[in-house]
Amino acid sequence: MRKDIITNFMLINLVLFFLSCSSEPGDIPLNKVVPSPQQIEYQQMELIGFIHFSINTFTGKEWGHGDESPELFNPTELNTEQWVQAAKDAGMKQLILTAKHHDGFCLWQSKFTEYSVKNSPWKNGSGDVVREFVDACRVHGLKAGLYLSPWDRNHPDYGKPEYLVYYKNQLTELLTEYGPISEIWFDGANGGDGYYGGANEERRIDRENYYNWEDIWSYVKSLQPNILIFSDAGPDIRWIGNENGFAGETNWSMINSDTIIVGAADQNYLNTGDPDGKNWVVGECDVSIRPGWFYHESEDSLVKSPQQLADIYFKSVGRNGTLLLNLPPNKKGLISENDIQSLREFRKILNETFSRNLALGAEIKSDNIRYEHEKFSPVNIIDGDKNTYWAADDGIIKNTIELMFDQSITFDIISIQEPVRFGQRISKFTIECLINNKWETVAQGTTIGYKRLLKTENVTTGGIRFNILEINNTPAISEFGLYKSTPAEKTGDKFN
Ligand code: FUL
Ligand code: CA
Repeated sequence: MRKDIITNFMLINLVLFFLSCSSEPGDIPLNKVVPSPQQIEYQQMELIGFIHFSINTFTGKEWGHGDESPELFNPTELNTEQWVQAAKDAGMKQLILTAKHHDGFCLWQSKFTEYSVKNSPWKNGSGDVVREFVDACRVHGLKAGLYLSPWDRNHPDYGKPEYLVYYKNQLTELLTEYGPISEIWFDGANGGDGYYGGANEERRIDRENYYNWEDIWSYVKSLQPNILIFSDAGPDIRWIGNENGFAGETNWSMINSDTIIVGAADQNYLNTGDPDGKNWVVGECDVSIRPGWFYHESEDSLVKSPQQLADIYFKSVGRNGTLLLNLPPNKKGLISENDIQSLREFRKILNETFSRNLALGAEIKSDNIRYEHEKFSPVNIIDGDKNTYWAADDGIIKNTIELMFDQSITFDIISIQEPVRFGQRISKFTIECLINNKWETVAQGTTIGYKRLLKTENVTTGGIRFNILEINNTPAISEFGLYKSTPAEKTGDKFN
């Protein structure tokens, strides 16, 4: 090699070396199991709504038998924009509509059955609730999801291979004619007695093999690559194992999907997830604002209170899940005033509670800061930006982050978030406070994940220690907050 070339080569290397010293270090190492970008975006929505609306709305049943006349479906003032507005005002970012429930009645003009709105008096048989629903979602900037019950108590072929052709045809209609659908909901309830085209008998299916779920899921993704699929087993979103809206206090976003039989899953496993799970499958907590999933006049006085809804939020979103809250429209085709009132107050409670992070302004330090670099500084956990984070050096297991205050603060809610794009890591932590010059443990927990909310007694303190005690990889925290709940939450008083 010529001498001048060697010198140039060395010079370039020297420049590169200095550049790498001054540039930002990369992110922390990834876990083996991490969410997809769609799953991250999904979980950040936090709050989504369910719309159970069908022939049951008019018969007062929860599960139609499949022989109810389509003529019963006749909402007098149906207004999907009213649904979407109510959901949006409550802070929901997506709505999911029951396009077909177990009774088999279709809310759209399906070419493959007569059991649909096309034989209803509503709009002289030319209406399409699915269309009006997705249109309203789009107008107001909400994502639209659909529920297509695998169980069909109307269809003559249910339980036979022919029904699966029908089922896929319906999926094709819903996923090709209505634009982007963000989530599709596959219910676990399946098989039993029904009308079945007049057979009026009991039909059981082989839950493990009948649907060939893998095949259906890949078909769904071939039609809409960005859609997220919900079922007991995911593959993207899993049922949380109960219909109260409660995730486990320990809740991993990982499970082993292949161990789950849709409709016969271990509910406890779904509730807590699996630290050793191979699949990232976020838990979704479904619950109705009323006792039933469908509207019944007799339940008008049983709408959950704003305080109950706030409690559910803490036990779903605050335990690393999403909250899927059902708002069933009434016979008019509108969400009832009681439900809207409760939703409104619920939103006010959340807004008021989380309006001021009392941790802001604290003097903050950490035992360990990755590379001693500002990219990983603990100040990043109180900057209100979910993308910035504190992290420790690889190999660090236990770490304490300390926040000291000039003036004591009083809080009763702690909020902690992990940057889950790198995976879910923490499995044990405690919170200590400096009270009368002594450090006292005021809260402790296991998993954190996207968000962990903890409630405490009123704590007045000048200092906090957040101790991370067990992890499966380099620990990192994106946000930390201390809040004081609004009096309205405890007393049940209404806002003005
Ligand atoms: C259940 C169904 O049987 C209920 O009717 C409701 O749709 C609920 C969300 O899922 O499995
Ligand atoms: Ca941050």
